[in-house]
Amino acid sequence: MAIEKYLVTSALPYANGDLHIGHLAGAYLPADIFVRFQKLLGNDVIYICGTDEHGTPISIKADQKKVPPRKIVDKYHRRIKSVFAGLNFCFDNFSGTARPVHYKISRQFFTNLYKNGYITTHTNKQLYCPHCKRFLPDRYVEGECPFCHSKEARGDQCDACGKLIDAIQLINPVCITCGHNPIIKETTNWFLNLPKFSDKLKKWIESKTEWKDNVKKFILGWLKSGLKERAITRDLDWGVPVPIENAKGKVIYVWFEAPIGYISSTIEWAERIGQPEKWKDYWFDKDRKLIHFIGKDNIPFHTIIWPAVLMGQDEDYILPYDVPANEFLNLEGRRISTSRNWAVWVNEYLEDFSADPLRYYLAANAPENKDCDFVWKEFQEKYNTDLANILGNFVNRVLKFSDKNFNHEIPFPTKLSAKNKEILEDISSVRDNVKQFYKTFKVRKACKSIIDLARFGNQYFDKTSPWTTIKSNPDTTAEAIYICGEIIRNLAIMIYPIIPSSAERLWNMLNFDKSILEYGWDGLLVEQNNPIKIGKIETLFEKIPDDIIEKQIQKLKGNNIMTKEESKETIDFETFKKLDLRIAEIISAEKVKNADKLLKLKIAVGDNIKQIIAGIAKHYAVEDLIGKKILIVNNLKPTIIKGEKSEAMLLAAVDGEKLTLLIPDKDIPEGSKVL
Ligand code: B3M
Ligand code: ZN
Repeated sequence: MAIEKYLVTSALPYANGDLHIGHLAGAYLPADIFVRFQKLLGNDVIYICGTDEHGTPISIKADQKKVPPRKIVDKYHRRIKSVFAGLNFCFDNFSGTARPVHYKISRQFFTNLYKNGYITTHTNKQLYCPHCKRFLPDRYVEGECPFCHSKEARGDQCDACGKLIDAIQLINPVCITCGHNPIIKETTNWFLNLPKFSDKLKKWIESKTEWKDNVKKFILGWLKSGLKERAITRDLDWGVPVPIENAKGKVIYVWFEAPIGYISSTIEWAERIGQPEKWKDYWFDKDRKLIHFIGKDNIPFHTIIWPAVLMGQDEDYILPYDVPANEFLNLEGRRISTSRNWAVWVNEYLEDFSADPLRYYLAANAPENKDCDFVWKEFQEKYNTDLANILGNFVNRVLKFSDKNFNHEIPFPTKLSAKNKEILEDISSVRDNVKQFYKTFKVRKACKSIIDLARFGNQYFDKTSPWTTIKSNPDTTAEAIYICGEIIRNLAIMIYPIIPSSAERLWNMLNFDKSILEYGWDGLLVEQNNPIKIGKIETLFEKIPDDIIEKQIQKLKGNNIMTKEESKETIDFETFKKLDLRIAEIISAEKVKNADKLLKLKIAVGDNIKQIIAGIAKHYAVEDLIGKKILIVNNLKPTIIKGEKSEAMLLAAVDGEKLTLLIPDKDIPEGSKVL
């Protein structure tokens, strides 16, 4: 069979934070599984990724930490890379978009589009914060979504409905840095003339009949509402400078240049392996299939804007062949949230577990067509049942039995009954199904078929009960064990893309002279026709005990800021100790505009002056508050209330309509700890 050619990418994670399980389930694990499967088939494939190192996610983090963006980027690039290594990801190259090769090619891409008449310039209205004295692109501003009215939309996109937003459409926008409402100010930016690509894009997308329904639905919705010109420059100082003379102080929009990172990472790879021209085999070969694995929030960028950018170049770049975007993964029934720390962080996971339990659970429970839920108890149950009880147990029984009764070998029988021949055919049709599932990104189904085969193996072993026949009928026993061995040989290869390190351990027990990848999927096409030597038998999967799972659940609960219902639950002492309770002194107070219950207080706490918005206007006059010492929770994440920043919370006792502040009954300096 002819070799197929692939170029596989995963979305470039922003280098502004650690990876959590939601990232993995969306854009990374499915890609790694696909690439490993293609490698098993012996196809020509490379897997390209890197960190996304520009854009407001990075600059905001740098602002918050008061360090240069480069520092943030380097730190998280390192952390992300090491987490991927811990999970056995098989990237051929993992780059970053703040490298010179990326700057160079991004500027070329921009210049080509400009020269080819696809870039326009407009002076338009942008949000500007008079307090911070800067424009507020993308994530520098938040407010209400003009489409679904979620209150937590950002200036570039609303996570609740997935729509892309132009910051100035936000209802009630707020500067995330200082909490003030921005004003509208004019600035000049450069725009990608998407309407010019409209016909070409439509035709191209119509040819993609095989794409996943969720992806097609998303794109068609986009096309229906008509393509508009999109700003591809920003008033920011961190990013790729716009390669046009009168564009000082502007950088290329991160979503314009980030996908170009797939190309710059390929160039870096080619240089690294000493064949600097080789990247062209990947980007200009019409027979190569370019597959972008992404989460669903990245669909419009990869299926509309990015293809347009590629179409507008001088050279004939290949276009995405498929974009198998996944839906979202929730955690214990709630949306994963980094800001509320409602997440399982992969680096923390790796402190307690190896890669494969997570790889397996996320594959078996992949959000392929609808959002799915990660539940710790299910994670344990799924691993213990499918891998330890079913697969591991089957392998263990068969190998131990052969080792003992057939002289450390899985025997090769002298004949095969018709029934057993049928079973071999069944195995081969399971294998064809699994192959088809992998090919079409249906990893859940692949998992299920593989475990079903292992379950069948156990039943077969029970039914033939070799331990009762070994003395009386060694030939039929050898036949049965041979069949079990065939099942195991197939299972090892088939499950390799999902749990590579366990598959390799299993493979090592079988003592073949080729590695799994050398042996390949095709190695399964020939029935085993001699005995298999058994190596040292080890337990493949140790059951995950309850206490480790309990620990994860407790950790998660401790991280999370409680909702109302949960606040009735008890909390442990460790959680309580996390609260930083302090005495603070009120130094000023004023009413909040358009909010008759709220007061804006400035308070002194140790060396800090903080602002809090408190619902006490009906109970205290402004002038009575100045100089009062009160009790506060000092370590809450700042939030915005009615457009005003609130950095702590004061404590008060309430009974119906009555409210009183809690005040120390002896004089004590502000800043004192409350224990
Ligand atoms: N960094 C968005 C994200 O992490 C973005 C992906 C870029 S892919 C070119 O969701
Ligand atoms: Zn501001």
